Amino acid sequence: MAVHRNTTSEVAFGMADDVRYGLQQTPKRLSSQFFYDAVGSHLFQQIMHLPEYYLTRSEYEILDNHKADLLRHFAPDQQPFELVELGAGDGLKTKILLRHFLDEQTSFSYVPIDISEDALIDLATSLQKQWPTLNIQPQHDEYFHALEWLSGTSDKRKVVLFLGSNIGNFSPEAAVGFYQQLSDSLRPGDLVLTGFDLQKHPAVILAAYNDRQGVTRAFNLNLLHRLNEELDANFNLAMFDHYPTYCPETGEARSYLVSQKKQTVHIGALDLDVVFDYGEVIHTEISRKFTPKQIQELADATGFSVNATFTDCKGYFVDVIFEK
Ligand code: AVJ
Repeated sequence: MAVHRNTTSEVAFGMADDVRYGLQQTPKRLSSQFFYDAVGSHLFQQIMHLPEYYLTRSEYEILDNHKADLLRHFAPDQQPFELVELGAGDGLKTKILLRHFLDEQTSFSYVPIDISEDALIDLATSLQKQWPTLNIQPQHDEYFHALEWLSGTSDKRKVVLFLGSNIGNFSPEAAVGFYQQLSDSLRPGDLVLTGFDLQKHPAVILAAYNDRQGVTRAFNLNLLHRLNEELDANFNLAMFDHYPTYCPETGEARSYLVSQKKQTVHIGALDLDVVFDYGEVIHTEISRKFTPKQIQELADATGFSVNATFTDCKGYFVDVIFEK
């Protein structure tokens, strides 16, 4: 089974331009999509097992408890469908669904789409080994390009999985734009299952992005390591701090890297010097937390209806089915 690569534009091609632009903004910023090189993908897999990172466990519980309900929604008529997953990662949670669907002799193909080619190849290889009969069509691509591709494929019913609170990385405007685009590329009856992290006690949320073992710190700093490796930069990682925040008014968890001194970093591939003041930040990530009302409004604004909502026993997280 071959990994399909986006041919119209190289996925990481935009990194140099993006970094040049972001580091010349005020405040400086780097896009969270660049976290996921091989090292970053591996660190994220460790994050998902951290005691403080409740998101993965909550969603795992939801999918495990409701896999039968989900299948009834996905294939009410037992017709074959295409299960498209955006940002598949290591697929541990998705395996709960795949196993159940295969046990129930469901006819479907699985199309995982990810910007990390390493993660995608690992996933596809492990799935094919575990279930030789599973029809897998991996796509190495960015979400937005993948959506264009999506609208041009087969006429089977589509079920799009967007799990793990990946939606949290979008600004409110970008989320609406994304679901609008998703809505435009789907047909009536197609479904989207999204994992949303809910607003809750701020301390619980902040701890999820500031774990005691320092894995999230390493994940954030790896961005600079990646610029050193791939763009010939000379960031001294010991001179930057990991600094996460959570604002309960906006529901935004944000991650920053903070310069521990006045320093100049050279980025060879960009022929660029970047000056940091003492205490100056680089904004690296938004992880937005939702209210049920905001989820309903997102559906309303983009031509979807909310079909079903499933939550975990703590009420920390929801998986919501939108129908086009
Ligand atoms: C993969 C985007 C859902 O925002 O919680 C984890 C990434 N960043 N710890 C998140 C992440 C820091 C994660 N998402």
